[in-house]
Amino acid sequence: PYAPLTVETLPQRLGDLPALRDRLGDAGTWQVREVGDGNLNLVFIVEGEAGGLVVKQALPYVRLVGESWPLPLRRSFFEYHALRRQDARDPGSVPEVIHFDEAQALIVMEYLDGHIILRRSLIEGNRHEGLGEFLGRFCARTLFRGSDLSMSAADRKADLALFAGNVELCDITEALVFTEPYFDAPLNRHTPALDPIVRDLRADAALKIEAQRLKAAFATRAETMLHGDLHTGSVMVQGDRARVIDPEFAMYGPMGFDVGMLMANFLMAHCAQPGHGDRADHQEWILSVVRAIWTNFTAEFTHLWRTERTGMLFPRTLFEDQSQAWAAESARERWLGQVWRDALGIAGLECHRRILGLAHNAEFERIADEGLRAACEAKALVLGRALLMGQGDIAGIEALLGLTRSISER
Ligand code: SR1
Ligand code: MG
Repeated sequence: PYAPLTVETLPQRLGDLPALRDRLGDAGTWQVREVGDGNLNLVFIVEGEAGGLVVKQALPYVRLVGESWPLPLRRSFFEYHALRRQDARDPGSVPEVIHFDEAQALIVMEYLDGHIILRRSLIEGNRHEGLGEFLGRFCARTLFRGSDLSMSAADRKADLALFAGNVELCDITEALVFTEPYFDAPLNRHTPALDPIVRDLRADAALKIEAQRLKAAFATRAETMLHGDLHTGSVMVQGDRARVIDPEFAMYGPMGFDVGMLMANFLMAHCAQPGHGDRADHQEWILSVVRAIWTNFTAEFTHLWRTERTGMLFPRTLFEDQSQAWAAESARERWLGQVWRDALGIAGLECHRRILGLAHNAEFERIADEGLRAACEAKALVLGRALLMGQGDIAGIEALLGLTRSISER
């Protein structure tokens, strides 16, 4: 039966697995630390005489809240399958999986020695060469190759059915991202000085209609396998190296969901910088990453569209006639236009839920001066509203960056 691991029991419970012994050496030499600081799971770093590994185990409840909020262990199964697909679709972008135990809800993976969580690195004021390029390509490759543009109908329908089982995590997203920020839900919290602006947001019917329209798109527009929780806490970095982790929220949904959530977390990091010192240069660098994410996403998506489009949508034979070559390009532009608008809307929601909902971001939480924190958070809330209401009007990436600057410099 399932039992959560502890620092003490891990060597004895996993010590006989050949895959672990090969990588770590004899279990008697293993040093084990529990380092999980996320909202849901146990994470152990195990170091032996021959190397290190990470052991991630799901708990039967939400760690952030406690046993009063049960959560199925099978999220580990979806994370494992998502990691395999992401590695196939963008090789080397995620940690290598060494071992999976479904009954124990446990994944053993490569230890990314020296890497830290990107969110922490942004707070520390570090820069990472090539980060936006890596993340933009990751989004393009995983989102394109997990969609009907690339997969056969049969393969995609099978994956759609598989990930449709990730019900409870989808439900968390539907509640926490799309709904709860906009009313006084029991587990919500926010910095008290934000009360007036929170009241305004919650009284804004047009805003809530947009949020619910996007929720319907998320729940029904099954375009591709999403990472499902692609924020700066789901990326590990060391220098110019990066990996994406933690796809336990994987499900089928609109491409703009991952892209928008990712960009939003950089926009929030931008808004939070004044809370961590004199950071004007770093703020601009963070915006340059947002630009690189979008431009590399569209460039790689375009490349894949032109060279790899083998799925059931827009088959190349449909536009074989050179006089119709424009049609495929026109369809691609329309597709990317939809991703852009969805991404803006999702980015707006993400800015709101990380400040008003249950799950907050460290870049704001770590600003000890409450007045300064509220000022940074207020900018992100205003930006979030502008993104949600401006999905059809923000013409491109430079317009988004200009809008962000104009709000954050107020
Ligand atoms: C109850 S889980 C709260 C949040 O943590 C995860 O990282 C997801 O972002 C989720 O919305
Ligand atoms: Mg996570």
